Amino acid sequence: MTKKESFQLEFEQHVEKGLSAFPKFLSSKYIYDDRGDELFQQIMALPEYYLTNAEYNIIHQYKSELRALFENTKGFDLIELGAGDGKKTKVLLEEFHVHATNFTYIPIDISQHAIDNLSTSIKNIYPEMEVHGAQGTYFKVLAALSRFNKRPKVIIVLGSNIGNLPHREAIDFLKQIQKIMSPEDTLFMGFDQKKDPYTIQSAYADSTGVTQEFNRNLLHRLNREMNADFTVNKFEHWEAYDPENGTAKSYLIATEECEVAIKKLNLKVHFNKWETIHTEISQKYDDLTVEWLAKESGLQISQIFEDQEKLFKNYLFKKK
Ligand code: AVI
Repeated sequence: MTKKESFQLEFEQHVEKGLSAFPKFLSSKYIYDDRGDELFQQIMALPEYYLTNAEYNIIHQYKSELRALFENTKGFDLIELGAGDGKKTKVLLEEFHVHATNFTYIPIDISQHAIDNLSTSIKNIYPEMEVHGAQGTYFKVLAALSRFNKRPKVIIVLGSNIGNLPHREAIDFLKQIQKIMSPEDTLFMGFDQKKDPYTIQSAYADSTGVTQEFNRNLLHRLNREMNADFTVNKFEHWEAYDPENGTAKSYLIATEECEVAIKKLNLKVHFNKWETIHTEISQKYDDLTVEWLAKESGLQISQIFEDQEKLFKNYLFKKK
């Protein structure tokens, strides 16, 4: 089975399970086709979506400190999981380029489109830079990464991507990273922080409706790829941030009772009026929670970087 076929099969099984369950669910990882990538780019440019700028500011402010931490006599492999458009990483690449740092950049993303665009844009700016992009889901690609063991690895996961995983899955993910790390390797990861609930709520329920379109792309995708007949604008985006556990949850809510056919799966799905599909979690953290995640995964925090507005943090981890 090709990579594409196995992804498709997994996607179809997920849709069948998620839309037959009560309450219904679909995973946000399926939002990201070409249209989903484009909508996420628009989200990152929204004034309400503070995460991107906050993390950009951290990297910009601490770029020389980070270079000093990553640099060593053997050089290093810079492996980025979920590289996207690489906007923030490019600040580091520029810093490394200016200081003739010895490293290879290995961006990994679920979207081939993102990897192609990123590799081309880096080649245009830095023709000499060694870049080896790879497409795949985190879990599949991580297994392949264990062969990068000739020199120290710096693994970076930006954008609070870990927040899209419930704690148990986040621990599994961290454990898998921990497994392929040797003592001289470093993990540099972004975690969006708990803060004024209004700030978080508006980041995921923006006034222009881009986040609604992003969420609805799941249904458009089912219409396109599985011959479904969702009347997409009958499903409203809803965001609920719970300040007690730091979890922001996204839903699509049926505003009318309806019956949807997903022809490719031979599946009919009934929605009552106001019935929900839970589509995404965006977890918010504090130091204690990140310390707990690290401990459960055999990692330890070695340094913490915070932006000036105290919205976001990047943590450096070592293997325990
Ligand atoms: C990719 N991920 C970290 C984003 C987040 O903040 O959870 C996805 C997103 N969903 C709605 N807006 C942004």
